[in-house]
Amino acid sequence: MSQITLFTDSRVPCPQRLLLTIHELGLQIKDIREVDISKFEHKRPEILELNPFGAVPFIRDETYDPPLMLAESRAIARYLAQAYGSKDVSASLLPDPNDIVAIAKFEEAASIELTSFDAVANQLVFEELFKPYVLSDYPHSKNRDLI
Ligand SMILES: N[C@@H](CCC(=O)N[C@@H](CS)C(=O)NCC(=O)O)C(=O)O
Repeated sequence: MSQITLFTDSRVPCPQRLLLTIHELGLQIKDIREVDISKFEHKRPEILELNPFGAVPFIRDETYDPPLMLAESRAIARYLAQAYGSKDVSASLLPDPNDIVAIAKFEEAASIELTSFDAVANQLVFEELFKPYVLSDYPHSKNRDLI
């Protein structure tokens, strides 16, 4: 069992990116705190104090003193894979640190995901799904149960 608290809204894409990594790693999270962004809980002072970026996901890893506070789903995913993933490179989610070509291809894929896929998909999901289905006071709000 890790010493990690995960602050998340499990319905939305950035936290799901991280949940996928956690699932792949088979990592046990000590405490999962749901932060309902449709109710703007991520902007509450006690949450902003923990993560001034005012977004989810973020983690607190109490393995360290002081604990590591980390935001940004991709940074957290890479940290978890490095800290808690398999040390056997053939089973790792990350490229072999001694294989320059594998690292280059990994970085290429990561860059494409960030700049070509997510740049478009994130806006689309936000406008077409999140706003109408999750934000209850949005003018064109539809059926919240769909998400
Ligand atoms: N680049 C950040 C983006 C974090 C982010 O924008 N998360 C969204 C959910 S997908 C959020 O918390 N939105 C609420 C807001 O920005 O007010 C990451 O990958 O973690």
